[in-house]
Amino acid sequence: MSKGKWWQNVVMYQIYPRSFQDSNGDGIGDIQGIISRLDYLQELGIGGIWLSPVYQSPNDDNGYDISDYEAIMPEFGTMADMEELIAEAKRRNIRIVMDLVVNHTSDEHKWFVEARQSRDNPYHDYYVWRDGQGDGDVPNDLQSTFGGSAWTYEPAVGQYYLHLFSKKQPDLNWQNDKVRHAVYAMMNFWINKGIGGFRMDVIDLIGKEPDKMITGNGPKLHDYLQEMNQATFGGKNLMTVGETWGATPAIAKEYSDPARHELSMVFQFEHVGLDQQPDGEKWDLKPLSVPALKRVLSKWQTALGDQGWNSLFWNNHDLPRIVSRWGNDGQYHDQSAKLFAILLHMMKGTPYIYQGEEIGMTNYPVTSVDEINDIESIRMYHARIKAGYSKEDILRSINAKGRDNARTPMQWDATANAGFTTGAPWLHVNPNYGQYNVKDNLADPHSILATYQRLIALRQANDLVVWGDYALIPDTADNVFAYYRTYQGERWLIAANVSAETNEFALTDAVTEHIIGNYDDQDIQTGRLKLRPYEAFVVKVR
Ligand code: TEU
Ligand code: CA
Repeated sequence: MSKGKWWQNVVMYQIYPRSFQDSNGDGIGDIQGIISRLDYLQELGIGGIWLSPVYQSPNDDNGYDISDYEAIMPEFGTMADMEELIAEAKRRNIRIVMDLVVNHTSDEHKWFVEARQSRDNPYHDYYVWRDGQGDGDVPNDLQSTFGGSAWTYEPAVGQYYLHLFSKKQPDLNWQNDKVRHAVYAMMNFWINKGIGGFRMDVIDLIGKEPDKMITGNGPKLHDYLQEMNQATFGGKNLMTVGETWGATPAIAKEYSDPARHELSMVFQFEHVGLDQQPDGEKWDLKPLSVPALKRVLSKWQTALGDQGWNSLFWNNHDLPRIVSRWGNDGQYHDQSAKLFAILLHMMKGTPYIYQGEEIGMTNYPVTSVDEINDIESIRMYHARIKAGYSKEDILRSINAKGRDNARTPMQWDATANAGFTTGAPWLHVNPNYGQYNVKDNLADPHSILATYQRLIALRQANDLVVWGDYALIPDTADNVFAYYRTYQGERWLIAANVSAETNEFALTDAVTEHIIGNYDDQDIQTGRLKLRPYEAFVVKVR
């Protein structure tokens, strides 16, 4: 690690605890399960774990509805388990980045239990309350991300409270300094336990001005983040990554320009929206255009330059599996999984691997609404049935985009339930675990996992991968995504055929070394190349 911050030099790994590893046979992943897999993660080479929420929660939204920020969900373990995880990870040079969900709490959080008692309760102003308009009508048209109005009436106070997600996730009132300082105290509680930083859930919503219908990117957002930085993680060598669906490159620079003392980086979602209809929701499907993907990712690579920092990801617990989404989970499964790994991990920024991505885990198609666990999909299903959509149509959308796709249990080996649990798993295990699992990947030097391992090692050993300039190679075939990374006189060329068809690529530079590829017999030379389905490679050139 020659220069920069630790989080600029590592690859991060996201764990969705419920689905990672069960240690006691209750069918639910837990903290001891994670500890038992730390050696595996060390072998993979990651430098940090983003841990999805492990706090006490009634699980209306699988832990993103927190009822006590300073207690661990009993299903997941105890605070002692959590401390052990932090310490055991540290011994392996892995830092634990906690999920910070402070746009909202659970309605079962003690603050909200108090707040909903009466208007003069000391906690009342911790949340966002408004009068209805006239008789029995909501304050305004703000909608919940999970469908329906964002306002719910509370008879005890005679007012509506705001919830941009489910009605069991009331929004905190960030305009109240008591709220802000209570959040900062809680963050310091965790910082004092030795964590590596925070991933901040929908952080771009905290500056909302509901009366003006402003939710994302409100006027005070950056003031709050600067205040938070000062009051908590600033100057402590921690990493912070904001989840910001509404960020443009200019906004991302505001968050991540070190001179502004806000966050390390943000998750930017522009590429994630490329396969949906322009005016629709994510459920309104459209095929991916590879030229659009090239344009968007290249824009982010160059726009953040030296004044900010990119996160790099295809997957998380809210998104479908990349190999099923934009790759090919049939004939070219392994090639396409490796292609997406190579394409992303050779870019500039901090890469994130979502559990199971490193073995090419796929979407899991459901045939009925009864098989769905996720609140978002279930609510959309019923809303669209009401709106007159056909069942088939809705299930097609859910199978393409639903969040459960990413949440099926981790596939460790070919034994019952993929080695995830000895009991009954909380969510169906993908039946392809005999074919795609960690054990087989570890035993095969040509596996997808081996590709991830090698990509991480390349980043560790080469400053070019971390710091090199990025330049798209223009005028290639539509489905060929090719770029250069250049650093201190050295240049690497990355090329990827994002397609099940053969495509030509004109390699004009002199090749001096083959670095990595996804076909075993690659012999890359200067000239007109025929790239095979999903073929990708990295070469050093002159
Ligand atoms: O996600 C933010 C969010 O807006 C998602 O609901 C997103 O729109 C959707 O999943 C993709 O279609 C964060 C968390 O990552 C998510 O799991 C939570 O449900 C949500 O916040 C509320 O905390
Ligand atoms: Ca368990």
